[in-house]
Amino acid sequence: REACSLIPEAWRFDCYPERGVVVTRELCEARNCCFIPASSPSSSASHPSGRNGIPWCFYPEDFPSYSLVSINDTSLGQKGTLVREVKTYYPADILTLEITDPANSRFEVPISVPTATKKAEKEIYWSSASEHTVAPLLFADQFLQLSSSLQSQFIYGLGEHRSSFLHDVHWNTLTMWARDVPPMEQTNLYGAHPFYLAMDEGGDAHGFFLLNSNAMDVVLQPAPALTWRTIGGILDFYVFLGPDPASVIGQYVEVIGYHLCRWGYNTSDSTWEMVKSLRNYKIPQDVQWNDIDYMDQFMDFTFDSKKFGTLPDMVKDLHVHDQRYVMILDPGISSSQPEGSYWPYDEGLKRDVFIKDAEGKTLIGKVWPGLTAYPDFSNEVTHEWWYENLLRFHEKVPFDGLWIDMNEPSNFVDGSTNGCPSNSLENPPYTPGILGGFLRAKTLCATAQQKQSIHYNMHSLYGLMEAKASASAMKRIVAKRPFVISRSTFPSQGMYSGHWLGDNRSQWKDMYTSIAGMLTFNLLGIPLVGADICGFSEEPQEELCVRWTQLGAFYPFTRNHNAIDMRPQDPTAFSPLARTAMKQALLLRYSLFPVLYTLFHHAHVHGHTVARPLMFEFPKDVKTYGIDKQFLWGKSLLVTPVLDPEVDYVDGYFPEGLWYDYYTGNSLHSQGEDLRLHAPLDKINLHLREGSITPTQAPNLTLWVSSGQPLHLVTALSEGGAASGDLFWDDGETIDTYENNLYSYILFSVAQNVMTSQVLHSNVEATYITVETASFYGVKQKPSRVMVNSQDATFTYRDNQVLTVADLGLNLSQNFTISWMF
Ligand code: MIG
Repeated sequence: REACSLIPEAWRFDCYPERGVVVTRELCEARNCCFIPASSPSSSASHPSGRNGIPWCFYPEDFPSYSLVSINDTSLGQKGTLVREVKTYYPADILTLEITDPANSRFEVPISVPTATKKAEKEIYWSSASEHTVAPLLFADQFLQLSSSLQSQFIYGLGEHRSSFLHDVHWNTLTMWARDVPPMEQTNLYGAHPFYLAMDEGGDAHGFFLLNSNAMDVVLQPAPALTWRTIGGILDFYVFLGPDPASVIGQYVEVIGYHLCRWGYNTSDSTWEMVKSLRNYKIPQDVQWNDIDYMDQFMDFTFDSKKFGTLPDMVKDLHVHDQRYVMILDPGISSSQPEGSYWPYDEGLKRDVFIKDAEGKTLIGKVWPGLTAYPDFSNEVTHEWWYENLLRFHEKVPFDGLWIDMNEPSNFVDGSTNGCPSNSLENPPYTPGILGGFLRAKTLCATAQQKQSIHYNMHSLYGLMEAKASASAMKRIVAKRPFVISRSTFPSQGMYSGHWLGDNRSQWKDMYTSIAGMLTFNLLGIPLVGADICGFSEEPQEELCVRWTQLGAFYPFTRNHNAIDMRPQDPTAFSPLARTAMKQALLLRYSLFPVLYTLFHHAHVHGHTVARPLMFEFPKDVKTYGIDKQFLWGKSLLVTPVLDPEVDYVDGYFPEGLWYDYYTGNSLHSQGEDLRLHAPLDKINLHLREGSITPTQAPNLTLWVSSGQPLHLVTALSEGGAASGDLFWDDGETIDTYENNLYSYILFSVAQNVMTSQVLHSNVEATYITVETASFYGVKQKPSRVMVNSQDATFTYRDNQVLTVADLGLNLSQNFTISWMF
């Protein structure tokens, strides 16, 4: 057909995405699609149909689709009816669709989203602004497909994958289905986040969220265009209009929920000796963690009375030293203990909390403890049982937080120990590009039964629901802000937990890709994120571990974690030189704690990012769109880590403007250019953007001590001599301090040689803190006089235009001014 060849290659939408099929002309034309083996070299892709290359079999422009037959006003907005006259080639085509909250009983993701927002944000989006027709809308029982053209090729989000921060739109298929696998390119990983942010050159942005938890492919192609291809649920989508990228994320987070976060620092493997040795070297540590080896035969809610006999004492000792303890929990509950000997399983059976197989018997899989049953966290009864288990264990070991692992959920056998039935749920007409090729690969049967729906629909929600149960149990047990870190995640998870990026390796490449992972999760509303510092599997070179600790000090969630049988990689395991460099990096983090904490407050209240891509602050500068080797904390602290071996310099991009070296106050003017910075092994480059005021604090070995230390305000003056900044302060652990007015909030600003602190809100904590030092970067000449609250004060002035006023002794809870004159 001549019309087929008129469709440009970039606009060919795959009509035969099935894997493992050699697509012939006959097969393709049986679908009434165009068949043209593509000409360019990228068509020699791994998949015969051209997946990850130009499709050979694609939709013609006149492929039959739905047409809008009616549209009516309702109390919620409008309701449209779409009708398809010609059936497609997938079974159980749904010929009449309603664009609304449908009145039928298809599965919908059971998470609550604010309805007001939902109404406002819901829009019909597949009308394409382009001159080309995009692929038709398909809506069959197990095949739902929606394509749209994109205004630009700058697409971010769509987790969880290992990729660059900016996605490649050149025939790139991203599959989502929670999966336990060490991060690698081109495969589905632990979590599922069907949300993207799109940037237009010029600085405008929009976001798109498909609230759907089924297995899906997202296909990017160079038109540019994007196709959602999911195998169940409904097409419940949201468009966020920004107009700038930060507003898009704020709007998205408003739909998926706000965050409850706090931070933690951790070193590697758990021995009391190591905790002591860190103390001995005066290396900061807040949290000691334990992996599954603390358990008795890997069973949850137990500890090995021989090898971990002193665990309760160790936890007490941590508490005495103002440190915390977090241990791992896996979802699998051992099902093979003698009856009466393992309460979690016996009681779980009694209360009927476990996931069932298709026949209604407890589904049994295999994980670390051997045969296991899986708690069904879609059932409220399970939450209560989980809480009681935690409470009973907490009486023995008073842990402070939870690390929930293996919650994709992971299973060492595919499906169950009895396999899975053979039907269209286990073997759908179309299976997205899932690692292993089957829905049940390394997890439960798709036909497994949960309270709210079949596992086919619920699978990628497992981590979210476990995190919700865990956070609420922690709140009840410790009556403080809960600390939960989860491996599997889904939209709205940020309300309940943070995330670590899974089983990385001790390699330079893994350190680099962790930045994209961290930035992507900040876009996805889970700002408390980090990678295993120094790498999980394999053994890091000393230099890598030093550089990684420097970068890791700027992960919102900072934890060094190591796999079993690997050489220790905590700071005390290395040479004095390396150890000292790591200690410095960690102290630097602790000194910046007021900044980090204030950023988490804004994440909680406004849905802001904490670790932030440069593009968010400089949306008009296209050169920032692809940057994933540098990032910001908030608006103005630029981090430029070394990511390569054997160098003592690093190249970084500086958006146009005035920047100051954090440590010295030396300024540099950038025209929007790459600059080479000095970076010896003991230094991570940090720069302050002009116009900012950064509250820092004298660091100490734990946050508890650190957070009582005096503040040092660092002002980076703009060209015009102005700056501003803020500080949120509370006791660090009480629940809902913001909502209950138990916090302080202080605005700092500088104009016309006067710094003003304005206490907008005050609590008792702020009265314990003093502002001891204020430095001003970019004071053009030496002042003749400096006054603090109208009293003369002593000061120093350096040639690099840095004015410092020390020994201030100002109470943080009271307004003050510092002024200088020439
Ligand atoms: O099958 O608990 O990602 O951090 O150390 C591996 C042992 C199970 C995977 C986690 C990793 C953890 C490990 N776990």
